[in-house]
Amino acid sequence: MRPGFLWGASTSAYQVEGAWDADGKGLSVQDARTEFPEGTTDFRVASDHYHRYAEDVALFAELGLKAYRFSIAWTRIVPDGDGEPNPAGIDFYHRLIDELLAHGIEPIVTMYHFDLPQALQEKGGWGSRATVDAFVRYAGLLFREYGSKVRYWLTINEQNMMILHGTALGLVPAGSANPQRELYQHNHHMLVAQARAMALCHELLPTARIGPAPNIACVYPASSAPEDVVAAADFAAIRNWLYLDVAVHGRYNPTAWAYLAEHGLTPQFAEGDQAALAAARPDFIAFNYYASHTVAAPSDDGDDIGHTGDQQIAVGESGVYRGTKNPHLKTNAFGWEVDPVGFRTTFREIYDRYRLPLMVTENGLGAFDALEDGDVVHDQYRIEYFSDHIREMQHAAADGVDIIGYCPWSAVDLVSTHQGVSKRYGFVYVDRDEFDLRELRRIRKDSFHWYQQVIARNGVLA
Ligand code: BGP
Repeated sequence: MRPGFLWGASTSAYQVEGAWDADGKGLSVQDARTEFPEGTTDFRVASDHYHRYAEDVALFAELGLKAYRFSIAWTRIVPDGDGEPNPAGIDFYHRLIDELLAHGIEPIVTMYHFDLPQALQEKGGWGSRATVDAFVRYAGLLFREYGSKVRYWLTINEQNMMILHGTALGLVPAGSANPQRELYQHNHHMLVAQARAMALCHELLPTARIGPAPNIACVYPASSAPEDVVAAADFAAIRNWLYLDVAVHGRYNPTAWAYLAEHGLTPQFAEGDQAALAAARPDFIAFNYYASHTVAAPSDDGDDIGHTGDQQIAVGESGVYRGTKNPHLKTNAFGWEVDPVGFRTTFREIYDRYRLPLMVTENGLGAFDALEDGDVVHDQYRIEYFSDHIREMQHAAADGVDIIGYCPWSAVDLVSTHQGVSKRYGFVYVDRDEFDLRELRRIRKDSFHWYQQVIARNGVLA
């Protein structure tokens, strides 16, 4: 890759830090959750990165990371989301950032990754305009506090997944008659909050770079039937382009807007929203990519929810599109379709539309890794996954796409959004299981040694 390419790795605060109530931290919607899928744990200890960050950063340095993408827990900085800042929480991220910089690792900061302060949620969450103001104040605090040390900022992680899978990812409108309509109003508020935060970043930190971080993936039609092609374009507009068109151009995608209007889901604009959206522009686009999606035209009987799924499986929406399996792709242990060539296509589609530099902020393989005698983890399947995706990223670069960084998920093992600790992603194994914390020892997986070589050779694959 080009000189200065940001070979990195990612985490998010609530999934890795633990210390859920330490040093004045407030509760987030993730901490307040009481129900978890059977057999899976909560996020209270996670990988205990809060207490072991120095050991973790030393491992990142040994891995050779040029960048580390992590999120700041809003509730450490402002425990109730909108009141007094918490000096101990602010200090934690100073220490983490300083540790990264001391090892020559560029910090890439996500401002909000699924962990809205519970106190704001209780006052209406993203349904309330007050949350928009609270986010912009929080953003200003981050820019003033860390702006001299942090160059790359990400606004909101996977806003599109929060809207499309709101119940799983901590954005649940309570007792609403029309939850989908409420979600799109929440979505609009987040888009305005993001735009105002980007504008503020440019005002306060003229040399910083800020961008959105949605999950973007190419959408294939199930066949060459023209109706399937339209359904795929509709799903791409609803899933992908709605978010990036607003972030980059300050306007809703027309196909997505038509879908919203037809289903009675259009959000209310308040005075100033239009101007706020139009005034902001990202410096780059970050995106997460795990799987592509394949959809067919909706069926005549309106039964288009073909199967259940999580954020990486297109489930369908009655009368709009039907999620289907792609017969050309293999799936991982969790049913996600593995599609490295789709990664190349996704790069090209985003770059063709927006002509902004691209950064990958997540890409990876969840698996049931086994710690074997002698402290080894043979995760050859992950090495293959990453090799295939990095190769296709290089093809995309050769196709002319401007790519500035690659931060796979995840730097160390952490708690999955859905499947607890057992579904692992890290280059570093964390020795705990769902309910037995053991010693949380860190163990380098085979993929650690492999990625170390890839970075050392600037992407040349063995
Ligand atoms: C993305 C999220 C991450 C991460 C990843 C893997 O949607 O941004 O937080 O968890 O997916 O998902 P999961 O943990 O459900 O396997």
